[in-house]
Amino acid sequence: MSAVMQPKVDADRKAFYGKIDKSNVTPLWEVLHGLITATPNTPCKPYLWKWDTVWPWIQEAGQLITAKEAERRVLVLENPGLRGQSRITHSLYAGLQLILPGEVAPAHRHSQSALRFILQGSGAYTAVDGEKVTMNVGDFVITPSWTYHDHGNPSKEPMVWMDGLDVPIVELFDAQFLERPSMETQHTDRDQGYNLAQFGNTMKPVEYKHKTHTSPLFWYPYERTRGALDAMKKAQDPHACWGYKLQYTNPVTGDWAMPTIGTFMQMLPKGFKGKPYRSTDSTVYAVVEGKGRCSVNGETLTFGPKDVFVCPSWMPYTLEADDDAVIFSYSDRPVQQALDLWREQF
Ligand code: 1HN
Repeated sequence: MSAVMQPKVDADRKAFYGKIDKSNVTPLWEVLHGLITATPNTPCKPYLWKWDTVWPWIQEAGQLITAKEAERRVLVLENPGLRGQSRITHSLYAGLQLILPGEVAPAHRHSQSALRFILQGSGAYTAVDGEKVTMNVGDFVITPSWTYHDHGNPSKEPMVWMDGLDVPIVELFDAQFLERPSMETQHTDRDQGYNLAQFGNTMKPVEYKHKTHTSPLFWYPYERTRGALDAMKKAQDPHACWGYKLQYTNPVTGDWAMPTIGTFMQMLPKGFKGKPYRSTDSTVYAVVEGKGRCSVNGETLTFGPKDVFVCPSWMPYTLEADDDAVIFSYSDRPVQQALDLWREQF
């Protein structure tokens, strides 16, 4: 087409777009290259939240509002590339929840699945489906989709944990439901530790039949996870990228512990300098012990205990540790794998 014709063509196209736009119709060719990209084009950015920065704000929030008034007193960790959307990655939510001595967070249930990863304190509990779990630093606790849960802190110290939820995934499917029972806290009649006794000892009750995709075990105490990593470290060399890494599993099926969120704990041995790694599941890391660095996209995130950081989809990153570092992480890997989308490269 000659250059002289181009303005006429442009004007005709514009007029055409304007005409069809009124009926909610639009040309694919104007957006195709943005829709279908050669590699992931995530709005998620690498970022690190330092505990020393957020802890004073968590305490301040404790003076401004009660857990009861807030329903959940949480500071949301919003990815800088996703501000205003209550998400830490494109598909997952994260927040830091504070519960002060004597407080309760009232019962409710929702379609969203939640994980708690304990950062500070001990002695507060979460009640899941009629059973209490008293939580300690490094414990991983699951609140499965549509199970009643309330929290309380009968201890003398403030307790803080990270909440990880699949809120954006459930929102994508418009499948949200929420219910608040008339009772503020659940009646809990089973002994503490019953769930771990039933499902946390490589056995299960003979009559047990699983009905959902979530692990029937909902408490994974840190002591056991840490012990497993220690044993691995004694027995073998670390992986070149991720050191020693375990994934939490559903003990009955051997599958992921949660259907929408993959959860992991890894140890980077003292002096570890990892090789670059990338995968399509943007990953949220929470440090339990040790100090080190994550280098991603030209940025160095220097981490220590209780810090939280994010590595976005498909950006190569390396992990280094100055002393033995133990790091929890979670991502949407189970969903991507179920849909044949997940890729990794190293
Ligand atoms: C929720 O139910 C909790 O139960 C925490 O502690 C954070 C964020 C979004 C939606 C529901 C909780 C939440 C949440």
